[in-house]
Amino acid sequence: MGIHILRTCAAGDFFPLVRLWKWGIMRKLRSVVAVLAVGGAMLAGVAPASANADDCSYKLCMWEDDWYADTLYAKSAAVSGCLEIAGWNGDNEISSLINNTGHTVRLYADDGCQGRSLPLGPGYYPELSRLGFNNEVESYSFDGT
Ligand SMILES: [Ca+2]
Ligand SMILES: [Ca+2]
Ligand SMILES: [Ca+2]
Repeated sequence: MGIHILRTCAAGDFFPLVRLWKWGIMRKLRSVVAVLAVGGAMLAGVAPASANADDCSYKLCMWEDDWYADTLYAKSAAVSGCLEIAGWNGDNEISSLINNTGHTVRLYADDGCQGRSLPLGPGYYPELSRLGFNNEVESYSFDGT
């Protein structure tokens, strides 16, 4: 009984302090979470995607991985003729591309603009696997050049 009363009194004095302390912690946590959220958003896509897109204005850009990640193996304006992706640097490795040229790009599964082809109009193609063309491109050309 004595202990019970003691505990009640102590708790009565203590809880507001605890609440204040918790509130302070929560406030700190919330600002940390906010900072993390902003940082995470920058890391998770906004900054890289837009940076890549900016770098790729008026060009065709092709990356090794999905979602414009890893090595940028090819970057070209819409020029005429058959364009080669280098044998040891990009052939059969392209997984995503951005076409900002205003022209349709024609991807070819073999060198010299030979073999299976896939025409892609201007736009964003984060996963060429969805189009059955992952790690396939070896050369490319632009329509209307
Ligand atoms: Ca790849
Ligand atoms: Ca190929
Ligand atoms: Ca090639």
